[in-house]
Amino acid sequence: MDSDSVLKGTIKGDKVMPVLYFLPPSPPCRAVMMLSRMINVNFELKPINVLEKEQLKPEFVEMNPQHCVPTMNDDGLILWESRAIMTYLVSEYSSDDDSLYPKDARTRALVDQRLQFDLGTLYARMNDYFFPTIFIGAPLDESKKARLDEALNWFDAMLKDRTWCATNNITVADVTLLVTVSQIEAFDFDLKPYARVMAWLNRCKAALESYGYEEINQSGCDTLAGIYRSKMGLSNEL
Ligand SMILES: N[C@@H](CCC(=O)N[C@@H](CS)C(=O)NCC(=O)O)C(=O)O
Repeated sequence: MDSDSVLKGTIKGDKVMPVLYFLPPSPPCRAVMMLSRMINVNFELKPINVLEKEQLKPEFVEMNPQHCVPTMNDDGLILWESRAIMTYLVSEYSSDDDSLYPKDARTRALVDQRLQFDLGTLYARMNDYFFPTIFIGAPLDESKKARLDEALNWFDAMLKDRTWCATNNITVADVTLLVTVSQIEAFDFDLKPYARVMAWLNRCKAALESYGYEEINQSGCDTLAGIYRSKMGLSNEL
């Protein structure tokens, strides 16, 4: 990564292609990558190896003081937080179709609520339960499992009488929540008590099959689950 390309995207013809700094197995990066396939946005991809602490290089920290991936640079607009990147991409690039991030205020409010439920609750609790094991080999904490179960129960209730999590069609909220729930599933967490969540999960997987679900998301789920299993001393046979 050179400092010049941190500050500017690469010019392709008369267009500046948005740059995405990413790490393939990172869940928030996977959500952005799948969404970009859905709306045909091509990124100039710049891998940042967080495990090697590349995100702490001064030029990256200068661009994003929070030094996290995904980070996007769209012609000088520097954005991080995957859900903010996703809603921006739909608003900026998704031509006349507003179904992925509806323009109607009341409908959009529900999508925003689900996005924030994922950021602040479901993804946060999944992260809190599993990631200390992945990163430092810490033992699992039953109280954190209970908090994750509680959040899954809430999500199951939100899905009552719904095909998709917020509106009558798939939205950015389904994409980000899909990444979270599929990762929870890959960690062998018991989702059977959450019948609506399981049905919704299968619907989302099918809907995203042609947008790189296996290549982008499932492979990342499996990579993190493999690290988790080896830290737990479990077999890595899938
Ligand atoms: N809420 C953020 C989370 C971003 C995040 O935590 N990214 C991790 C990788 S999954 C990261 O960059 N960690 C390295 C660091 O924070 O220094 C999002 O959705 O984009």
